Amino acid sequence: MIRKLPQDFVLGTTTAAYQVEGSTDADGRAPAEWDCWYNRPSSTFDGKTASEFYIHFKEDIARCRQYNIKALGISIAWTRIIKNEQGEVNEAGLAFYREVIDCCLENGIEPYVALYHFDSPLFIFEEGEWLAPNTVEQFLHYARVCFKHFGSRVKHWITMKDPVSLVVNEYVTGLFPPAEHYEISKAVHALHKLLVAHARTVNLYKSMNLPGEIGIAHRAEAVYPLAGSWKNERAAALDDAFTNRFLLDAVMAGGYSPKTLTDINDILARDNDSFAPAQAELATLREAAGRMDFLGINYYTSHFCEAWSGEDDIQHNASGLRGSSSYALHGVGRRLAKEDVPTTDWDWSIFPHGLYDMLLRIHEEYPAKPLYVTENGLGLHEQLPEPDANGARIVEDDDRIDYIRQHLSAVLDAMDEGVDVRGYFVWSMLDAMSWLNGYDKRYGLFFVDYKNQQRYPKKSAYWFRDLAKSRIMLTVDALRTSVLAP
Ligand code: BGP
Repeated sequence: MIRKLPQDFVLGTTTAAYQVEGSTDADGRAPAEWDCWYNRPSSTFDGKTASEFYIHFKEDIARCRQYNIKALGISIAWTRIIKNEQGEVNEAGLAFYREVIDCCLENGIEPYVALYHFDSPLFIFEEGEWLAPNTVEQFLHYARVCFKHFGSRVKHWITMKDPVSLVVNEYVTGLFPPAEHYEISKAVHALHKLLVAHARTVNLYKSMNLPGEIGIAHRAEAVYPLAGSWKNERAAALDDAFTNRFLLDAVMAGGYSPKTLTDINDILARDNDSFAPAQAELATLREAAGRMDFLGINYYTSHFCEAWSGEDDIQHNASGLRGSSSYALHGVGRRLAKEDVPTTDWDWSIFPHGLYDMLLRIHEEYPAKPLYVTENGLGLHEQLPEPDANGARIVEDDDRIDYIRQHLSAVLDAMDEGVDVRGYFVWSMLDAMSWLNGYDKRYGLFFVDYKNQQRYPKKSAYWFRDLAKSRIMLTVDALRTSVLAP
């Protein structure tokens, strides 16, 4: 079916500081935990140069304008703004982001600015990061500096991106520093602190009377039981409690529901631990939930679960070799591939129906708020082709175009059901460093040749440019029924 996107529906692309900037030693930037992590002898890549956005941001932003990209997600690196635990401010870091933000505005591009996208300063990390008593205060200091300097020009703030993924990878999968395995209890406590930091940041922003909006971006992953038994349903409910409900309850409803608390405590029982938030923290969550302006959804994949009483077993597919991953947590559940659902080379299910379900569910279960899809995209192995007859080198990423089309169709379907979705951002504007997979998993609309940092528009960049102009899209009708969840 041919459909028209509303004229005021935001179509943008997005990035994250550590994944694109490089220049990790420039202009007084403080070290990040990731600098050390990627310096390990076993690491095969690092973020020292990344996509050199720090150097090339002016051309990159100008290119966005040429391709009708009117909104750009960026994140500010805490490490460039705050020098040390005393909270000293780095003027050169402020100057850099001032230039980036101004450059967006001069090009008619609305910046959507995240304060935190996984990249803690080393001095924060060494103290225990989100498990340490002072981190929330340190984050607020950093946020206040950003609001003060950029608050009159930035109209869309995101406190943090994907806090659930952060703590899961830090304490459960062991794939992010400090690389701890199966410590679900630490993940829950750290996530709660992140959510308190988010809430206090929202409250701080609102107290400063600035002329913009603020929200958070949650990596939403729909969780379905594999057919068959109430045990599988229970496994999916437990997985979902931590993957989605814990965060959504806190930021949207302003507190954890009794059901979420029961499920989380059932999970923690396996570690002989429990979770009970302090009353003062709940009051903070409540206040912020009422004041938060929008919720961002980062969507890539969904999960199909069965009950699991075997050993914990998580294996990561870092190389893009299909079928090499596993995810099983004793007493919680095991995620399995579902036969009729396609996957990426990195074993992520491609399931636009999950995005539709998440949008509907948030709309139905939580107080009304505008939603944005703040990230969605497809990682692929890609190579720069030889020049064609016209000398152009265009990566033919039809799979990415299909992926975006399918997910945007799901968004439009949700909007038809009354869900208030205001925009959609492709991850990513240009090829970027993938935290776990380095530079071989490409997501960009623009290809980066890492040998010389040249950029080349992919076929998807042209497609997106035309879509942003015409707003007309051939949607995928079979979407909601083709690969139905059980
Ligand atoms: C999101 C992160 C992004 C990005 C994306 C793709 O959750 O916010 O930073 O990396 O996932 O993930 P990956 O690079 O692991 O494929």
